[in-house]
Amino acid sequence: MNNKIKTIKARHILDSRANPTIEVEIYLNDEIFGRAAVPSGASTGALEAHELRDNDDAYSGKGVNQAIKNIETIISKELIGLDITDQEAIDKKLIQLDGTENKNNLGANAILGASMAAFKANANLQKKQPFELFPNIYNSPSLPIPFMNILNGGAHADNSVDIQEFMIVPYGFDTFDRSLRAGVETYHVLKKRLKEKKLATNVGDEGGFAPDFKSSIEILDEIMLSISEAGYVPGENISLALDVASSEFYENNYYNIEGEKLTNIEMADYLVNLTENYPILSIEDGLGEDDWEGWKYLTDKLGQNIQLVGDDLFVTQEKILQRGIDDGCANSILVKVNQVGSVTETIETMKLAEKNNYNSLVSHRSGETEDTFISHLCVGTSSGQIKTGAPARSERTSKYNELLRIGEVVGFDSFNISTVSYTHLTLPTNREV
Ligand code: 2PG
Ligand code: MG
Repeated sequence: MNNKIKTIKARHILDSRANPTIEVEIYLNDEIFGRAAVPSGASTGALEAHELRDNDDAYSGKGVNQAIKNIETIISKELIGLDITDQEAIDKKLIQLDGTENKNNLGANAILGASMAAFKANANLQKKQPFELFPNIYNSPSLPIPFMNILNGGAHADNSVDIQEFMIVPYGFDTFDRSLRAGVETYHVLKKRLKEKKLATNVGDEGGFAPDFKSSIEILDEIMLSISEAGYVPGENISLALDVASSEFYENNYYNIEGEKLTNIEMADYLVNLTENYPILSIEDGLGEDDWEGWKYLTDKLGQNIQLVGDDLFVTQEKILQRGIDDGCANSILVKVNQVGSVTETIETMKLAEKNNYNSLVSHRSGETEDTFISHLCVGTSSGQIKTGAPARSERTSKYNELLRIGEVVGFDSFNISTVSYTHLTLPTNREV
């Protein structure tokens, strides 16, 4: 069996927002190869690994020709001949070749594309599915609970809604398939209800509806009623989660939300109040990415009962996560492969999270492709949770559909979501609406 990388090919393809992104193929011979495409964010954290764009006349500056050139010249030259079964050595070489803290030279998009393509080529060589090659970090093999973003706001939609993501979390079911169905049925009821109210049913970047609403309370009420009308019980088998993405409206130490200017303490109390009134089990980026004081306050208040997820706060980077652990900020991390820029570093960050009793929520980006790497990542590492948008638009459903296929291979029963243990998910009592 020949384990050595023979050729590497890179091209640009389009992502779900009509922007170019990189697709990489790594070949071991004419038949065995791995192909991977790189996602891209809109509400990005300031400390994310560098996404290299051409900044010239083409594609409004968003071209990736330089990153492609980096793959086909610098990266190819050094990777060809390396042993595909040693992912750590491949990633180490990529990081060394770049030589900067944040992958500024070659671009995190170039490096990640090569890293994921290598991972998949190895899986193909081993005649395995990619999920089989990850270390089982959370030790409770499972298909994930889907966090489905059914109402989009913030940077992902041109509406009046400040909070970026209103998610439903169908967690009270025995299998992933059943969980997915509950989410889909609620999504359809929400659409019908919006239509009846003459509200827009066009969708945002992640496939959730994007009507104008005056307040988060109105939206949460609407979602609660949709869950009930779909035949489920809010707080009992479907709960709610938010990605506040508050860095987007944090300016000069104030949070500009729903026409108000809130201090960090007021912003945290606003969120505490929401959790007292709705069955919200997880809040992501409730405070801004550099508001560590606010994070600490919120974690002290809610951290025992609610999953508090650092996305822009941690940007999937070990060092920054370590600061959160040391300072007692958040109790969970959002995992986005392109925030850190290689498979090995992603795994290292998740290991650090697990060791410190932080949950890992594996996530897509708002700009996505049909690549399903994250479905394999969450099953393989048994993170138990995935956030990959609404159950609509192919770049979102491709992830859910891949999980259905994986479920067929591993058996829904043996990878039962009810086996996942959640340390931080004690639910508040349900509110009547
Ligand atoms: C987020 C993500 C994905 P973006 O903030 O969590 O939902 O959005 O990819 O735009 O950063
Ligand atoms: Mg986020």
